[in-house]
Amino acid sequence: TDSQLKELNDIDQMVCQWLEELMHQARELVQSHVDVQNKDGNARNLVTNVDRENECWLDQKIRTFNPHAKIISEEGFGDHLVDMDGDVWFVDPIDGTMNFVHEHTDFAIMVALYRDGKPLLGWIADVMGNDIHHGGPAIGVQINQQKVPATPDVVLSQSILMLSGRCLVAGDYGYKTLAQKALAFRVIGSAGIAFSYLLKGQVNGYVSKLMPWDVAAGRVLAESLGFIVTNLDGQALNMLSSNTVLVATYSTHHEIVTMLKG
Ligand code: 2AM
Ligand code: CA
Ligand code: CA
Ligand code: CA
Repeated sequence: TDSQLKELNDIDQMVCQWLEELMHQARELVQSHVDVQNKDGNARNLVTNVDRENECWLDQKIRTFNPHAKIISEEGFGDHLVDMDGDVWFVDPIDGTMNFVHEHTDFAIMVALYRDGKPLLGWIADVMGNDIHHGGPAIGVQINQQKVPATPDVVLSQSILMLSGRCLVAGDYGYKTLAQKALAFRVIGSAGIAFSYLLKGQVNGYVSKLMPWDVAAGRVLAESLGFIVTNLDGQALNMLSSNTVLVATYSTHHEIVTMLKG
């Protein structure tokens, strides 16, 4: 209905404004001193003060707007959820922290809203690109003010795939074959930026082991454009746990699921 569309458009605009503010701040901070720490004693798993400050700020904004909402966020300011009932927000305050710290580009800030388990709205802010990818199944997908068209269908041999470097190097089942059968593959180091390539039609598939906040926004936006998003078995994602995520055009998705079953 009109009032439901108005609600979604209003929330979309509100979160876009939050992200404009955080993108502006993050662009200043990326060139300054950032406090970097390791997580779980893992030298490759980084967190910074900017991750924590962004998450604290976003979670507070969400709680002020919607006191009954539940929040799933990476750095500990969110809630511990046992189900997807009601309004559930996902926050990844810096996606691609390694890129943020060392490359100073190709990192994102991501937010998503699900209602009773259904994807409603997603936001991926490509900070250095100054682009906000936003929208959902009811209101369509935009990059800033520009409407994004549905994805054309592409077969695996004509697909460029985004792959996870970690999964590829670990030799996880199927990844090497996937890389060989695709037209080409790329590794970018940020789930959010990988999804932004999909939304812009620059790549046709993405396979990676991801946490809920890595995939929540990208899933809303990619599904809205006709991409199929499941785990590698072709089953629905569990948004309360990690998943091995397969995002691809209809034909490429079908080929990959069939190939990995065989
Ligand atoms: P992050 O930067 O928010 O942690 C490449 O590392 C991509 O995978 C990034 O989007 C990163 O998100 C995500 N990722 C998920 N699990 C990870 C892990 N255990 N270590 C590093 N990156 C992880
Ligand atoms: Ca992290
Ligand atoms: Ca992430
Ligand atoms: Ca993160």
